[in-house]
Amino acid sequence: MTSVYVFNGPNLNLLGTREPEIYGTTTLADVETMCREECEAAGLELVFGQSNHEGQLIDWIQEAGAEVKAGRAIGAVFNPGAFTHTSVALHDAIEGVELPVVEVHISNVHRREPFRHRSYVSPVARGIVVGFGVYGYVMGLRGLRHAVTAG
Ligand code: CA2
Repeated sequence: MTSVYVFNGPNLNLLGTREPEIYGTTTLADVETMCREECEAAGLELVFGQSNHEGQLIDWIQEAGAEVKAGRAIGAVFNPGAFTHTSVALHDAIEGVELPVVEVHISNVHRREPFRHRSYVSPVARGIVVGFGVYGYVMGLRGLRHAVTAG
């Protein structure tokens, strides 16, 4: 079965436990369930992960890139958390392995502090979903499928 990845960056393990006015009350486990249902309906195998460590996220991106190259996966939905705004290394990893990525942010980062307006990931993303809450993950999965199948 073809795989699809959903990767989450730092502090997203806290989703649903704090700052509900910004991030809502849904937990990351709930997000995984939503993504799993979406993937089951689409006939895709979901690989879901969260890490607080930049190097771990880079390793996962490289592994995902290799799986896409081998024809065993379609790409990744990626919420890089605060690394979005700091990480040249994530930018280089995505570009380096040509991984099709849909960048997802739960909040509308452009309505927030200026330091959240810059993304190092967006220039190497296939598409971006911002500000639709956790539903953005489902949108990201649908967008990724559409982008890789329709070109
Ligand atoms: O809106 C998003 O999805 C973000 O990627 C979330 C990051 C933030 O640094 C980005 O600017 C936008 C923060 C993730 C931390 O999530 C928490 C959730 C609940 C409580 C505390 C942190």
